[in-house]
Amino acid sequence: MDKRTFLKVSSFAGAGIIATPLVSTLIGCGQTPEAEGHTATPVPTTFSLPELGFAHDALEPSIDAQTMRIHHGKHHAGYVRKLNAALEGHALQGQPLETILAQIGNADTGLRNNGGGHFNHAMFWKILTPGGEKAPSGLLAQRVEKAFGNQANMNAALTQAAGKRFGSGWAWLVQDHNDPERLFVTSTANQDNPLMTNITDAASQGRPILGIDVWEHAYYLNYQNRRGDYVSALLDRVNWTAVSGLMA
Ligand code: MN3
Repeated sequence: MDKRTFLKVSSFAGAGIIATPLVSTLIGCGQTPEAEGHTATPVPTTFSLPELGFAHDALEPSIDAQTMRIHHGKHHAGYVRKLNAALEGHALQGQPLETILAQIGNADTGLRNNGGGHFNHAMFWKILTPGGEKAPSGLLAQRVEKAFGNQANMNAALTQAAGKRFGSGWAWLVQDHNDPERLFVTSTANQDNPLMTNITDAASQGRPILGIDVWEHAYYLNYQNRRGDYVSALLDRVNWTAVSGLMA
């Protein structure tokens, strides 16, 4: 982070707004960088679709190529396009995505659905990897053990949260804002996420470090109604190094 960005983020933090710059930095939320010399006023920000980082068929057989193609190229692209449209002339235009998410109100449907949709999917691609990694390591492994006893218990908690989410939504592994040592599992409806402090209940708020998309568009072509099988297959493809990198 350069000095200017740091100062900008610091000022948000000082205003009592939850700023988690590391998240958007790591997942490449696609903000157009500020031009040199334009530091006094926020410049209009346009978000763009991040690269998938691997081929559409790279996650097969866990996730089929057609699902990935539609999910990334149509669904995620649509959230980005509608987010940019919703920000046109909006008071939050030009702000970092974390700030936008933290300030969205319940009735701000365009930003809520599409800001969430953009963030959630940008994270989703980042925490998946074709080979998969067997287990978390280092500090993440320690925190998983402290919170859940072991990885199997954490996976079970994520699977349960994904299964119990009625309709469309996400299951999350979250780091507590106030106690970084504490990880927990929660779920949110639609494209809401734990960064939306005006929308999600207090118990679900925190720093998301792993998200599982349980919208039918994420799995229906291959799994139909078998959401549990999809979640199980997905958990074998997690990039735990990336998850670890998203921790504060
Ligand atoms: Mn999706």
